[in-house]
Amino acid sequence: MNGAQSLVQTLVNCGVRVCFSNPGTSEMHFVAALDSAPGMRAVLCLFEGVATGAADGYGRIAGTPAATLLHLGPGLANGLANLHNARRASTPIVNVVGDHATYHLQYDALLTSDIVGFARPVSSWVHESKSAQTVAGDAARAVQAACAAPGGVATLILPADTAWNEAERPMQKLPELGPAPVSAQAVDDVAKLLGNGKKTAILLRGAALRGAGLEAAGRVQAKSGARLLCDTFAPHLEQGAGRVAVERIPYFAEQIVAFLQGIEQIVLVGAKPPVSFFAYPGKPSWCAPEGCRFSHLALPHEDGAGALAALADALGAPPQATARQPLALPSLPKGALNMITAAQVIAALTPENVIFAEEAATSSLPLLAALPRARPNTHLALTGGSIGDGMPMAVGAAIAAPDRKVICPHGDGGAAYTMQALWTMAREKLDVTVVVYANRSYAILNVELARVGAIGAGPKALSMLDLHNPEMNWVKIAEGLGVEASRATTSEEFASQYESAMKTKGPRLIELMT
Ligand SMILES: Cc1ncc(C[n+]2csc(CCOP(=O)(O)OP(=O)(O)O)c2C)c(N)n1
Repeated sequence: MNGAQSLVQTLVNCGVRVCFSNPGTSEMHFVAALDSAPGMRAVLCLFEGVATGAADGYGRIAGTPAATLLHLGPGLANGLANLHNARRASTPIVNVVGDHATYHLQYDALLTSDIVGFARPVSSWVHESKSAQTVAGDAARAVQAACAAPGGVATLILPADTAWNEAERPMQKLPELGPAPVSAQAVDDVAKLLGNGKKTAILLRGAALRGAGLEAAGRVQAKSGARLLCDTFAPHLEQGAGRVAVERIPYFAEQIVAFLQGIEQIVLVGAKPPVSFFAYPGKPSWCAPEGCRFSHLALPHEDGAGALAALADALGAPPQATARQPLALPSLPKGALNMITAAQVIAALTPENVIFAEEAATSSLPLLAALPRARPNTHLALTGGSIGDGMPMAVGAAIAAPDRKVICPHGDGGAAYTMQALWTMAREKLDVTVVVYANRSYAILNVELARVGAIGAGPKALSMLDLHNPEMNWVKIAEGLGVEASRATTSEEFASQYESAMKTKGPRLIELMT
């Protein structure tokens, strides 16, 4: 076998089942090797930001890494923004980047670049293979590194000759690294804190926001009365009727300050202290009340879910959470279509167990308020603030969970970054409904323009935030990329189109004229 075949078979042996790729000449042997391993699904993406965002969505849902296959430094650079989002979400990804053959690098041919330099800031692990005979071992180490708690981007750079030269054999999976158990001392310390009578919030992230972790958090709340919080852009949250309710921290600094007012201590479970997204003149960056004490129950690489269960036991909490979200579906709206009526339609008509790969920006507010009281659902947010991850994440989530419908509410501005994702949805026949809020604006930036105190903005400045000239036609864009699409101008039209999308499988796009 050659190095490329040893790579693909090793990835399969280590549990990697899909490769989101956009290859070039230096990766041709890796492409050829895809057929040598039946366990590997190969998904072509027309832009590297789609490949890396798809790997982000896949890893968040599957909990195991997808691989990417990117073309040297420039291909990686095109995918960096969504690797940044993935890093912020602690998503496991095996990020495979081809390079020139080792002996070719000395000539500084056109595509030569500092791949390690590009990769380093978004990667928890970076390695360049030097020989075909080490590729399999390096691949097994890359999977181990990607999965090491809390998860990260492991970048494996493979020169072309490591692909075509002879290798020995594929490798098997290496032992998993983490999450590390939380010490009894840490559990004890937090149990004492929760008994000190102070107003407490518990800020949850990672495994603490789903399944057994969320249930354990609900038990702790039942006994202690502490508020349960999650970050504004939590990577993965299970919410909806029947689930333990978690309050999402709001976006703007002064809203966070008001939201946290009166809290005397915050227990962190895999999370960091809440800060504002941006700095604004005269407004706080650090948003916790003065004197608020922070304690860690679990660091991000530790077993937050297990620690919450141990904490619940230590407190003598009831065996199950006592407070759960009730089902409270809005009635279907009539007339004008706007972000509020759109949220009502989505909350009312979405079946249970869907995944929201959501990047609706300003339009997300009413949706985020409605979904916790809708049927049970999973929410994936834009963790790194780098827009253009929503549709790619939807691709990856749909491949990770083929039995679950994926809904992708998206701002039109962000959607324009990675619209090529629609083509992959069509080609792979993915069960994704994209809802584009066509407000023809970078609406959030119009708000931010005023908030940062930028003065003197005239027509030229405002035109930088406006998407009317020319207007993107999302129905034509989607149809041009192979996805069935329709446009809704009233609440009734949206409800009927959305209902039909919920009843059928396959990719759909609905353009909302909001
Ligand atoms: C990669 C990247 N480039 C630029 C920005 C700055 N930015 C933040 S929001 C935004 C516009 C979002 O527009 P849209 O998706 O239509 O949502 P809306 O604000 O209209 O609700 C831009 C350009 C960013 N966050 N990330």
